[in-house]
Amino acid sequence: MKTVDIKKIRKKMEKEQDSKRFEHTLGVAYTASALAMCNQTDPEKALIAGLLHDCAKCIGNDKRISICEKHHIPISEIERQNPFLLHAKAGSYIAKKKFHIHDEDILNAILYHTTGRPEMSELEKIIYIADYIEPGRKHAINLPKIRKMAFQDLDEALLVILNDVLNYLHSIDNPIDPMTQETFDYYLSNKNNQTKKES
Ligand code: DGI
Ligand code: FE
Ligand code: FE
Repeated sequence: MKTVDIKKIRKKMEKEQDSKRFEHTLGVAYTASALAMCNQTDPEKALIAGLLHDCAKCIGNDKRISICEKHHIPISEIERQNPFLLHAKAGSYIAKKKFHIHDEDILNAILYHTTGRPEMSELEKIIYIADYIEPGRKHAINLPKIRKMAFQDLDEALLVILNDVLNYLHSIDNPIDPMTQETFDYYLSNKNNQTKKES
C-alpha cells in the first residue's frame, strides 16, 4: 500500500465534521484498529477506513445524490427515498478521489459500512462492527454483549448486530435496504451450515 498520510486525513475530517461526528469517527477508527489487531488484519488500514467511513456524512442529501449521479454511481429505489444511505457510496467515491485511497479493501469497507454485504472481507466486517460498538455509541440494545463478542468472533457479532438493526428498523417502520436483509440471510445460513457440519 502506498503511504497514506493518516495525520492529514484526521485533520481534514476534524475540519469537515461537527465535533460529535468527529468523536464518533475517532471511536470507529481506534475500535476498528483494535479489532484488526485481534484478527491478524492490518491495523493501519482499519484506522484509515475508520477515519474515512463517514466522510460523506456531513455533506447533505442533495450533494450525495449529485455526486452519485455525476459519477454514474447507481442509485437504488430505496437509496433515492432514503438518501442518507448514499453516504456510504458517496463516501467511498470521495475517499478515492479526494483522499487518494486506492486500496480496494478500504474503499469497499467504506462502501458497505451501512448495509454490509454477503461475503465481507475481514476489514469490511471490522468497520461494520466498529461503527456499531465504538465507545461513543450508547443506545443500541445488547451493546455490552456485542462488544465482548466482537473481540471473540466477528461473524457472531455481525449476526447479532444485523438482527438487532433489522428488528429496530421494523419497529420504527423504516424501509429495509435489500442489501441489509441479504447480508443477514447470508450470515445466518453460514452459521446454520457450520452448526450442521459440526454435528
Ligand atoms: O453513519 P452512522 O450513523 O455512523 O452509521 P451507519 O452508516 O451504519 O448508519 C446507521 C443507520 O443506518 C441506522 O440508523 C440504521 C440505518 N440502516 C442500516 N441499514 C438500513 C438502515 N436504514 C434503512 N432505512 N434501511 C436499511 O436497510
Ligand atoms: Fe455511516
Ligand atoms: Fe459511522
